Amino acid sequence: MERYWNKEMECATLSEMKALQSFRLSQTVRRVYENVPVYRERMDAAGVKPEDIKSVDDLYKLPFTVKQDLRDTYPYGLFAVPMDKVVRLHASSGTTGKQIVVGYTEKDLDTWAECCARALTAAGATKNDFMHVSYGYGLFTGGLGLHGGAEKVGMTVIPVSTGNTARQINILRDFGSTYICCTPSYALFIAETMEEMGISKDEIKLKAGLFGAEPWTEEMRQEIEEKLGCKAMDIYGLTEIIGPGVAFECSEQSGMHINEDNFIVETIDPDTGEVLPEGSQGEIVFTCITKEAFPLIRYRTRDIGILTREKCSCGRTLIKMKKPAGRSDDMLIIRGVNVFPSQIESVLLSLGNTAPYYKLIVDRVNNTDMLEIQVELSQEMFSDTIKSLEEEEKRIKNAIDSTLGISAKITLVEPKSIERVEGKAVRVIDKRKLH
Ligand code: DLL
Repeated sequence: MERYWNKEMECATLSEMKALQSFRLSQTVRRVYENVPVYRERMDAAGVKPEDIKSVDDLYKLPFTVKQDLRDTYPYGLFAVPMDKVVRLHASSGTTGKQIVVGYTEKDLDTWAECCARALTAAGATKNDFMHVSYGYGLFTGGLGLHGGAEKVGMTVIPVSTGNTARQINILRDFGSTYICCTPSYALFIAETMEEMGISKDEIKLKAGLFGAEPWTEEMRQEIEEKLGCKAMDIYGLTEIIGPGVAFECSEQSGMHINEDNFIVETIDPDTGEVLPEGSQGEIVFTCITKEAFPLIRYRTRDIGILTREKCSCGRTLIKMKKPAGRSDDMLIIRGVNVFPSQIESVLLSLGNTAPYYKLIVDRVNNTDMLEIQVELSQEMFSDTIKSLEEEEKRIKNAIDSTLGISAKITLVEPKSIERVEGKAVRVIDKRKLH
């Protein structure tokens, strides 16, 4: 039987949700207009007054916010409350550029914990469960975010953070953890280390894991579920909006419900900024309507996704987002063909003979883009003859070519030669940017 943390919000009718969003939006817009000079200037320049924003249908009138705005106002320029109301800061460095800082009031921390509590409850967790938190604690939002949610549910929280994988596994087994959260790549690394330690999945009691903070494929989900013997649930979020818990998966495991009583979502054409109809792939844009300290308005995430209001068997009416394939800035353009690293992952894992570890190396040679896919052999394949390895390379090459329409050089590498990570995996080396 499906359980909810907050049935009233998670199962509200569309008209109830719209009314609530409209009310909260108009209040938030008034508040940022009064308290944040950047928003006031932008709205004045666009000729929009707070009283013009009466409902969600007026959202399009508001200017977008982008990551550069957070950098330009670093550190506290977009905060909408005085600092004595701010009880926590988090930050994200990202891979490029200056770090950004976000703040939370006490109420914001409670909103965040509620969002994560909904995700945990949707994954079946109750106060009788043990939660092993392997996301990093600190300025990264993963650790403390899910920690707060798990405490709200009343779970027994084990705040392990990252590092020392062998010790993590002993804790998992000895403390009887029934839930875990970490990046999907770290989940695989835990599974691999368990194998090396001779600990089988039957010796641990995991029922489910909440994996997110990076894109991952259905094939990766199957690997994790099989190797750790637990359900692998997706959870999405970003520092700028609140952290983990912006969206979460339910038992249907087919897309993530967005906590839209807190975050209004839109998809836009990333080139023109035009709002797209439901069901079209586009850039995901969020507006925070309950946050006090750091309410971003129409924030462009650069994540590419698809929204749907199709009925979900779990009973939740919250809008769903299809698993994001990646960020628009992670998308590779190889000889004019657009590919997300996750599409390559999907092809590699569906073929079977390789381990779920790969690296993509892109370069430009004689003005032509070249893609090399380094992929780890599974232990069994490694002992095979050169001939069968050559055949395997050819098989992968053909599959990538026919599925994605790009020609790539395939390099099979030894088991365990691609670095393992505790946080987000770095899978692409784009040498074109270095020339
Ligand atoms: O990664 C927050 C988080 C922590 C989410 C733990 C889930 C679990 P940032 O470091 O700011 O915050 O990175 C946010 O990561 O814009 C997406 O591109 C990507 N991302 C996060 N979750 C998912 C997911 C955290 N489930 C950026 N699937 C986002 C795909 C994801 N991409």
